[in-house]
Amino acid sequence: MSEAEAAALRGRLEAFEQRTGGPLKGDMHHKSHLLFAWLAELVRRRSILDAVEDLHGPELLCWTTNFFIKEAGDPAFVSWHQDRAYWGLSKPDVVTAWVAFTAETEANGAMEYVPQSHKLDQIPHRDTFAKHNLLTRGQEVTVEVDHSRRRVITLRPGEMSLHPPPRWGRVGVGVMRAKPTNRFGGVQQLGGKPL
Ligand SMILES: O=C(O)CCC(=O)C(=O)O
Repeated sequence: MSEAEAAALRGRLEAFEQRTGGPLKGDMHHKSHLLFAWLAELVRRRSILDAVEDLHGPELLCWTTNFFIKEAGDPAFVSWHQDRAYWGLSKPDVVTAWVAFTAETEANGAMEYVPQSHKLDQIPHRDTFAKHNLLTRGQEVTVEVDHSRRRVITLRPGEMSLHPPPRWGRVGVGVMRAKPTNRFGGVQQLGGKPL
């Protein structure tokens, strides 16, 4: 989408935050398309659907949406993780469309990943409950990550990146889509090879 459209969406979010007295709180970051009609429209946007359809075909469900917001000067971070380790879905045929509402740069904490890590087995995770971790339980992998291999996903406002669930990880929203045959099957943590 255009930068102007992204700015308009960010404006909707900020207007809500102003009305309610500050930054979006707690659970409102999750499954937010059920709270905001404008986000429910974004989830159905043709350009997002077409890109996801190329990967998973036309039968799609929206599994969740999550706001990942790092305010200026905020110590917020996202630990290295694989989404599928704790989403508890029966199959890993899920893709996240990460839509940037602001510019994503290395300086403002853009998302990072390790190339080819989506081909790895599931890696053990632990819950840290770290205070500033944007993940609900501060989930992180229990293996050492080789930082020399990391890549940063920089985006202009309105651009999106697509990533499968075994991906690693400033105002942006992740729209997670699954095939309707996918079922919630309880949280699983399986062993895996270290990177
Ligand atoms: O925005 C980030 O830094 C992390 C996003 C993320 O963890 C995800 O899309 O699953």
